Amino acid sequence: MSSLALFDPEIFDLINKEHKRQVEGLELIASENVVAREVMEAMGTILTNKYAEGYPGKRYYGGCEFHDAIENIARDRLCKLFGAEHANVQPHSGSQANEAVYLSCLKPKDKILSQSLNNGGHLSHGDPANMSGKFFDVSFYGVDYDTEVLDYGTIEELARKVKPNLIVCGASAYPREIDFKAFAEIAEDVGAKSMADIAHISGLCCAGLHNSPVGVTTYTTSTTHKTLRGPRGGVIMCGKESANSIDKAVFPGMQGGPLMHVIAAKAVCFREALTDDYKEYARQIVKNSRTLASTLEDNNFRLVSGGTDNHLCLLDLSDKNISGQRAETALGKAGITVNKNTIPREDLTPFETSGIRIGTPTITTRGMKEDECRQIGDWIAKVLKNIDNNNVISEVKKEVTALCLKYPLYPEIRDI
Ligand code: DSN
Repeated sequence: MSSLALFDPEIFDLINKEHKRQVEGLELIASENVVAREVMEAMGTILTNKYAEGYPGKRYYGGCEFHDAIENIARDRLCKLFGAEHANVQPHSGSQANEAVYLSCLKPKDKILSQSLNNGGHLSHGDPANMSGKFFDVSFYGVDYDTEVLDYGTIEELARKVKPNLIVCGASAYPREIDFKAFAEIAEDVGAKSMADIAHISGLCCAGLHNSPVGVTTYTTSTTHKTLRGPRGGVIMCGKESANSIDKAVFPGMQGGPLMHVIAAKAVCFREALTDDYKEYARQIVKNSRTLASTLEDNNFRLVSGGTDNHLCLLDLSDKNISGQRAETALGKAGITVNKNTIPREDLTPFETSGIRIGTPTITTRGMKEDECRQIGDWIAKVLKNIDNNNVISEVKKEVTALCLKYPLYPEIRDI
């Protein structure tokens, strides 16, 4: 970093401050992770200098022979990881991967049926504020309000009524296992295509800890930076019959030049995800999530759906008279980063919310296990029960920092 420090001290200083924040704090944002040093290394290379519009063997620029090899490796590794027939590794993000699927199989005003944002879905699944909600005719399913889990019978009834062209499943804030086969069957029954967005759980799917939609739904999309622990970006997987239309939708349909430094980093991430160590990591994410969730329950907090099967839990704070926004701020002061989140039957705005989402991918990467998760659950409870007591919050922050310093982000890089 020395030349950056000399050339642009302002940016260098801010990167260092963020480094210190990450090192000293507990990152419990369910969609974040800490990438391997090798993944970062691939991203910071001369691959960023090159245009490579097109696909391996069919580019619109000369000099792409090494880019072709890199992209082929990334595609092959992703196919191997998930048992996919075809992979596109060019989407710059999960939202762009989703939009490329829509472009490949829908016309403007076609019908989408998807999980609503308030019930754990994602903006790019047809929310009115998103392009997908403006260009398509979107209907939403939610969770059953008694059980707070998906009820496939009700979703099937809705699908028969709506007759969608595409059923979207997969969520951003749903703590339970999703039955992708049930979605694929409902879609087939009503003559729709199906898309599973596994951005949050892709690391769990490839490690065999969650059923995988690859080869079950028509399309599978994912980000690469959440449980999968790669660079920020997106991917699409599908059967051979959809390969051509998906590739055309990504380029030239949605995007121009692929980010080849990121595609190289994706390839490194897929190599890592194919290892037994990674599978063990994924197992620990779920163990940690369950431990954190049960510790919060032991502290008399209510969990949406009563628990978790995956990397996250949703805490309902409505009976505590604390908004998600207030909880996020107080925990932030204690060095514990979470995000406010809507819960089923939400009464408050998405900016305020009645809940918080808590995830374990990052702390698991740092090496924390069940004991640390019990401690973290107790700290969260202590802060929320003493939300106006700055002395208590400061005490917790000191303990949080001490724990974090025992689990460095990158032991070989000078922290702070
Ligand atoms: N914003 C991501 C999340 O936090 O779930 C999804 O794109």
